Amino acid sequence: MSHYRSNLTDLEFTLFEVFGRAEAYGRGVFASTGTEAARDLLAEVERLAVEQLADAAVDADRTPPVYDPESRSVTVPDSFRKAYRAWMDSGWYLADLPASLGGADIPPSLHWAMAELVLGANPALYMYQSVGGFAKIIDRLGTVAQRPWARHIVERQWGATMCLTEPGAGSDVGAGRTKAVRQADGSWHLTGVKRFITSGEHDLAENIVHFVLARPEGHGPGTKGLSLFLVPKFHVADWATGELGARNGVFATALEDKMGLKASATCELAFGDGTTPAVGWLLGEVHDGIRQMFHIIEQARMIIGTKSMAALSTGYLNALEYAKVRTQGPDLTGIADKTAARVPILRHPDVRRTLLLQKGYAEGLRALVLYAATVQDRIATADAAGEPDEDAAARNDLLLPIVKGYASETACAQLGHALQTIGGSGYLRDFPLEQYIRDTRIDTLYEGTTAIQGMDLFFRKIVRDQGRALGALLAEVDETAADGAAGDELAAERALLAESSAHVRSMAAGLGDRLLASLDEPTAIYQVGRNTTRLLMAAGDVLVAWLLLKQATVAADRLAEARRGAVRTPGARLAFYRGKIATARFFAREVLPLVAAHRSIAERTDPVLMEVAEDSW
Ligand code: ST9
Repeated sequence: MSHYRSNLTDLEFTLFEVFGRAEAYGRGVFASTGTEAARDLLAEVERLAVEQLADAAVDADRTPPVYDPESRSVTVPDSFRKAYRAWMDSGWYLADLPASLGGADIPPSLHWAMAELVLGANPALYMYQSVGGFAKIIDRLGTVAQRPWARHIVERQWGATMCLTEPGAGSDVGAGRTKAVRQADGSWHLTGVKRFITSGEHDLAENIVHFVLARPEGHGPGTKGLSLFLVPKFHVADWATGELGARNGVFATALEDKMGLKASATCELAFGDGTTPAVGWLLGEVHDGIRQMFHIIEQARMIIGTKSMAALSTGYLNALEYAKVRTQGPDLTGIADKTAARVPILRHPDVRRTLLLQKGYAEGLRALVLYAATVQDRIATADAAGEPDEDAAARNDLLLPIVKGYASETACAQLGHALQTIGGSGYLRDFPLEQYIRDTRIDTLYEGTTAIQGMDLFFRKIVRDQGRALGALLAEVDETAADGAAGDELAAERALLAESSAHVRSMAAGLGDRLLASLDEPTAIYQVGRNTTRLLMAAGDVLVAWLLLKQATVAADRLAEARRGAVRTPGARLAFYRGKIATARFFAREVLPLVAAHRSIAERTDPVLMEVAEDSW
């Protein structure tokens, strides 16, 4: 049996019963994907993920890809290659592409639901296969002459990478020094070194297209001086067929020896080795690199949030399985009786506490990812009608740093609880938790650290937007909080939600005041900078509690229908609904009071932190 425990029941409940996707699918821009087709797709992808993708993730952790310095190539293990082939042959990697690129144009919400299943089973495989998104970018932003790149990426399954980071430019992408010089034929020669390049070199595809940020000669400093170039591993001899020509001058110079996610080939790449130039082509023939790259970054941040959530979900389900069968100690009520029967550890209150937290975060994060995805459904629908939905776009922008930053931080913390549930055995390789923890730890780091997400949330998504998107979202949270009818069994939780939503609003306003104060007293901005991650985490807790409460409200309605005899509901389904209510109640009572503490800490922030002299540390 593979390590991967999927949760299709919760995925479908969230998509269809909570977010009403049955009303969206099969209509308008999503006409080609009906609800039944969507359910079939998820079932099929789940089967593939469990049966054909998951084992290779473990195998490639034990026997990772190998770098050969002679040929400067990377070879992935056979088991991984087999899994990758199975996935690519299934054709699902194309599902979200437009028909013009051979795709099925499935709704974003279905795409992210499907992504969870692959990311949970084999996260590195998902990274390698993300080529369709890159093709979409060329299709959208490239010149007509560049469109064949997109076609070949899709049809010939070429790999693709995003190249931002350099040895001296990590979070600060604008410090990048890779240089681009224009050639007489319209191409560019790039020189420089890029680091930490995911899927930078491998033998899963005949060609790899690198999307590279470089600074054209004479261009200004910072991110705005960067342009985006397409740099293929192999030149293309015949654009009509995609037949490959000579090797281009981009070479892997190292394969990073990482803590986890070892199956993913993270490479250092050298552009131009002194003999072979690294020839690139300016995307869209416009110098707008950082804005273009952010289309990719936004997608990748959503991938990382989904990856973290998927890892936590399978981690929790593995821990739960163990807790049901592992017998240790008596029930606490019989603690004085040394002859009392030993019980499964699921009977112990503290084990239950951490397991229900894991369940709350895993299912709440799934709801958060899928909620952001339904906002993307709105964007796609509006775009197709030629009437862009600016409110939906602003909400998606607001949610992305929370999906990426909050999901990765909480998943890492909760996976620690999952390992703890399994006890000393969890520390062994016999259980997948130790690998989940290693594979997930990177999620708080790459694609913009949590600190970067916190700053993005506050400075760009709240201040720059003058708090509109945040205000509108919290107004919806408040509606749910005020929603309970008389005798509502979730009344106490709704009250907690309303209080916490007000705390987040206040925190954001308080940080805004300090930002204003920094116009007169520049160091006041430090008080903001040390609290943006706090705001991110507090907002995440409120959104998760909100979505869990929405789920619980649906579950309570279903249970009431069953009680009235309006529908016949199987026992397992009734138990599922009861679990939803218990989770929402527990999460609200256990986690939401901490939001008040976040607010209080933020309000009491003083300058001491920044005043500690270096020799006093
Ligand atoms: C990495 C790889 O870590 C990890 C692997 C991931 C998995 C790979 C899988 C591949 C999947 C790909 C799929 C592709 C699909 C695509 C298809 C979709 C159709 N939002 O604030 P300023 C822009 S890679 C949007 O002054 P600084 C904006 O244009 C390494 N745009 O920033 C802005 O101009 P303006 C990851 C944004 O101070 C301009 O940038 N590395 C946003 O110059 C300048 O903004 C990182 O993630 C945004 N949120 O630079 C870097 N923010 O203001 C982390 C900025 O006029 N560092 N722009 O609009 C940062 O993010 C920094 O904050 C910084 C700061 C670099 C942006």
